[in-house]
Amino acid sequence: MLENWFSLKGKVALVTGGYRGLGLSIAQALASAGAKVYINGRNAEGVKKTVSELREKGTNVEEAVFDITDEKSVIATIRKIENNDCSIDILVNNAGIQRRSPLVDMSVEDFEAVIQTNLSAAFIVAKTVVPGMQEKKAGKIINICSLMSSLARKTTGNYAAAKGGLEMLTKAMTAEWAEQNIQVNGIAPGYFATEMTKPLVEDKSFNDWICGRTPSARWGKPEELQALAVFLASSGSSFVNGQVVIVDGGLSSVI
Ligand code: GCO
Repeated sequence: MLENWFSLKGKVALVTGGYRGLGLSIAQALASAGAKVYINGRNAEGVKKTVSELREKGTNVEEAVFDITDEKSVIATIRKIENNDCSIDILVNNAGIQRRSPLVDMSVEDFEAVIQTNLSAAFIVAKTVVPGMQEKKAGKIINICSLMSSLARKTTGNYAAAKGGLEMLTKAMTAEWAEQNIQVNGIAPGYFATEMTKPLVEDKSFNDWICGRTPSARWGKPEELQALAVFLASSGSSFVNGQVVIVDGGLSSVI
């Protein structure tokens, strides 16, 4: 009984930015629960390398190289997956970039690039994938929000604005798609040690601050998001909708 709730056997998933970092960890989790996972990235070489490494371990993955901010490229790739395979059952909007700078020094280009990749792209990909879910009257969308969907810090104004918007977009998607048995939820990671946060981990004063400020007194590990991702992608969460689950070692709960 229990394993049935969390089984993703026969499901097809798409993880944007799934070839590294938290996206790769989530992609591996969905595959280990039985899904066939399309690994997206704009970087063809990076996607190819990750897919071949995963396949060597027997993981059921495919490449999905496209620019999530380019609607034409999104539509072309998703339609190709639907024609060659089947419509997407599980969408993880994970891809995200950081361009840290004090707002007053931040270029409009850097502001808009983060909004485009971290927020607008989630809309573009979901809008393209959802008709297939509506046809099947079933679907799962997991938006990778952030602790910064609700808390800000200096130099990440573009990122916080995008992730705050993604939290509300999660609720807006729920409002429109829940009645068609499509569950839309978010995962809001706190501070996890990944490529994107490497400069922060290596900055002794920042690292000391995080370990002091976080009740768990450490950075999160990408694998610590895996069980929640499988839960939100599975029938075990069939009545969970519009929720954003913060995974931050307690940071946002304790001052
Ligand atoms: C930063 C970090 C954060 C983390 C994470 C926190 O510059 O403070 O990059 O944004 O990546 O998103 O929730």
